[in-house]
Amino acid sequence: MQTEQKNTRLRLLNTHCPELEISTEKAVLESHGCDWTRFRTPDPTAVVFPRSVQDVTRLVAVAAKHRIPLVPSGGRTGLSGGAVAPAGEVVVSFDRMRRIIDFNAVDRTLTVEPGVVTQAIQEYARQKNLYYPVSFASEGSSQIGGNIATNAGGIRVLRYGLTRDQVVGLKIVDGRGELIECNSGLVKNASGYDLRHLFIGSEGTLGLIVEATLRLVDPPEPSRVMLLAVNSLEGMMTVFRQFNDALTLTAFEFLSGAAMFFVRAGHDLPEPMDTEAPYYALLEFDCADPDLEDLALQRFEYCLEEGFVLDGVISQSEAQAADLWRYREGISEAITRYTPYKNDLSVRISKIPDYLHDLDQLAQSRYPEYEVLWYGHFGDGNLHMNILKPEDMPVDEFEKACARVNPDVFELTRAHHGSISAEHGIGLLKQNYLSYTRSDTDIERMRGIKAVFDPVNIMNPGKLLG
Ligand code: 2HG
Ligand code: ZN
Repeated sequence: MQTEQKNTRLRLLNTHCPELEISTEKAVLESHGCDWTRFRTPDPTAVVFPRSVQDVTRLVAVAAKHRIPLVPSGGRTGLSGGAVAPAGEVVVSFDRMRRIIDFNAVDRTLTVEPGVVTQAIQEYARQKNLYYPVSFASEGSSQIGGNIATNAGGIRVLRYGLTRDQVVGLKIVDGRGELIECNSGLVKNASGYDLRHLFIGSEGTLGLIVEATLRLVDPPEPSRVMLLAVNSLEGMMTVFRQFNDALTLTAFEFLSGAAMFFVRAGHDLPEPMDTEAPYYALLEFDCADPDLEDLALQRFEYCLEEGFVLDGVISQSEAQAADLWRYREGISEAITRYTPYKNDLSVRISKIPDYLHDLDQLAQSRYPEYEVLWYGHFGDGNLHMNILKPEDMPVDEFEKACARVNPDVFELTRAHHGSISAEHGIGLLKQNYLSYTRSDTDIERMRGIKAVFDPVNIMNPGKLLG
């Protein structure tokens, strides 16, 4: 973007928001102008750091009046470019809004500012002998505002649901600079459209989240983790049924043999067991009494005898459970060095084997020269497809080559009644494909909703709806 236009934006901010912390330092622009996506170059005008709701409302009013595009920025761990500022936008960082505002022991709710890190919420809940159940690999740096804006999922969705299911109150500053209060922490509220759910998963395109009230739940039971070597995807489905029918699962994840190879290489992890397999299941279940462990072992024996499972290990301590989780949670980080091209897909759980078979065949025929890894949240129908970039290939060329196959991947997803994004969002990278699994009328309705809350299109423009 032209320096002159950036200077005008900066001048306006300095004049009308004199108290706002504004940075134009190169390192800050680079770090805060992008997320974990590796396929876009950041070019923001400035990064601003509001400290209060009042700072945000003033900023948005100025931005709306002068048509200054804003990009909300949390922990920047997103993988679809939702927090990238490629075109002179002003990045709104919530790094200075990290207060825990209120804990209510009767209501079992926690009210927080948007910049509170997910892990800090989990830890706070634990101190109160309660539990915030949304969990994923990047929870140590992701912020709750971003989690809500993207409706973050993670590893315990099959038991506790998504971020959406934990939010009982929201305060938003919409694109007109107005403060909107949604639901006020109520459990029941049958008084019309629940606007809260429009903002959850809206990827910052309707407004900025300035406060959230989260429900906390009972602390989890003691649990066990099993890592199983599985013979096939059909075998994986049988294993899932066997364990899900008998036990209370808190997670059921999977990874392909290739994903196992790369996570072990990336983190220098030992072989988890003697047998190698095309797939591995990582499952976690409530295990408060020894009978439940016996039950799990019976199901394991059955799957072993029938040939679905080839080998397996079970944790006997929390430390062992954490070690087993590394084989699944460490994958994304381990493959970052290969600039992976990612697709985050979902289908109904019962359709995973058929869908993945078709997808795998497609990948083998259309990406024969690339390493394709599969892993994800089998228990909620979410697959992560990662294509690794050959070392000597330029990033642009690789992105284009991968994207050429997207129409076929998404056509297949549509045929299986799935979604082109399960939990990573549409952001900047997937917007051209939205129509594969959302109808044209849906997209039109979404544009209509955006126009209500953000009539001059300053809220994360160019994301989600393009
Ligand atoms: C995970 O489940 C994250 O590990 C990242 O959602 C997925 O790397 C990915 O594609
Ligand atoms: Zn995931």
